[in-house]
Amino acid sequence: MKHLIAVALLAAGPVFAQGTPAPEGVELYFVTPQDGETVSSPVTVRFGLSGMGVAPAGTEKDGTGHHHLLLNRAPFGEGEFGEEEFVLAVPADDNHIHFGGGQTEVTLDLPPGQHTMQLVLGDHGHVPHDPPITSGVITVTVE
Ligand SMILES: [Cu+2]
Repeated sequence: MKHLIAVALLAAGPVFAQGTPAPEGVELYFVTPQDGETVSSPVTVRFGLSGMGVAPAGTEKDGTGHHHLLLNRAPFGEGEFGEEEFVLAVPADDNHIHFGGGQTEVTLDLPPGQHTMQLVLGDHGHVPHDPPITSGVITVTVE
């Protein structure tokens, strides 16, 4: 079903929803942990954002958004649908965690091993901005 919706959206061309415009020079990054770091669980992940503000989901205000953590999945834009995969909204599941309350950190219980993380900012409707605001992908090892 997901497939069909995405195909229909792509076929519709300019009709499909566009993310809220984002200003230039925005930076989204991990304050902790750092890429390549070895940590122990639970892991406190802190989100850094400059050039835009954080607002809860549902709040339609220019220059704001809320955080999403992509956990252990393909980098944003490199999945099956490229940058079109979140045109309806970032999904909510174990690999896509929303911080719709405007949270800027989370403490995660993670099993031992390597984990990848990436942040994607979403607008009031959980859709990435235009252009998308994303962090780099970090890999951490949980011992
Ligand atoms: Cu969201």
